Amino acid sequence: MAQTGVDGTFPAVADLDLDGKPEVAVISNNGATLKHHLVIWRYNPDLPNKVEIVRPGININGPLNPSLCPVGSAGNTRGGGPPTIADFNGDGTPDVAVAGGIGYAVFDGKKLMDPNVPAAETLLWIKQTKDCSSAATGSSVFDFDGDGSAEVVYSDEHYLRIYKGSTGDVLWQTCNTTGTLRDSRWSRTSITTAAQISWRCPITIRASPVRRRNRQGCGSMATRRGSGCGPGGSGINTLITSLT
Ligand SMILES: [Ca+2]
Ligand SMILES: [Ca+2]
Ligand SMILES: [Ca+2]
Repeated sequence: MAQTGVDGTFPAVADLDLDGKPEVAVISNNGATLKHHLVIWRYNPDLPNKVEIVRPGININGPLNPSLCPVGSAGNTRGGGPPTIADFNGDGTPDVAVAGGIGYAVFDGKKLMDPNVPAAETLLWIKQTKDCSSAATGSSVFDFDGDGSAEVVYSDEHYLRIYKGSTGDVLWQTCNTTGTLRDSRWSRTSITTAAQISWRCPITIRASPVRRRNRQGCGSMATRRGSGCGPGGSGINTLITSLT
């Protein structure tokens, strides 16, 4: 139906400009030319290969330097997991988020679709994270406080964090050592379903007693399942309390 001819690894679909026609946001991780980049394209039957390339490749690391990860590691040489799409800044249009090896980045969907906005200025915010091992993790989103702006739930090698969607401010975090491996992507359903039902313990995340350097990363080793929430626990209940 369409052929982009552009590198790509993980796709997501959304109507970024609200014109009733979908755009495709693609993360290219270790492509032939695009090693850690976001591509936006859409179907256009009037163009060659029926494709309009809206953004041919935006560096998802933004101003962060890949040297934050060791030479030769995944985080140093490539990066980008499955993109997550939600309205992070609450302006009514979808935005695109992605975790790489050295940072978690959110791009403003409205700016992505505006050809007058330079690539580097489409970044809504980016926060330094640590995932040198895989550089290809997913994340989850949910509007925990119901203000129309989605919060981000993301776990790197050291911490499980919740970021404020509009600014990237860390609303809550807990030590959660993992080998990442795209592991937070699977938890999306459990977050939303549980939160809608009870507002209690909506986050389920895997942890693993991995590398020594990870244990040093946040002070203690987590070998549990769960995020410390539930009756009598802290976790997400603390977040909800602080937001309301
Ligand atoms: Ca559209
Ligand atoms: Ca938005
Ligand atoms: Ca919110």
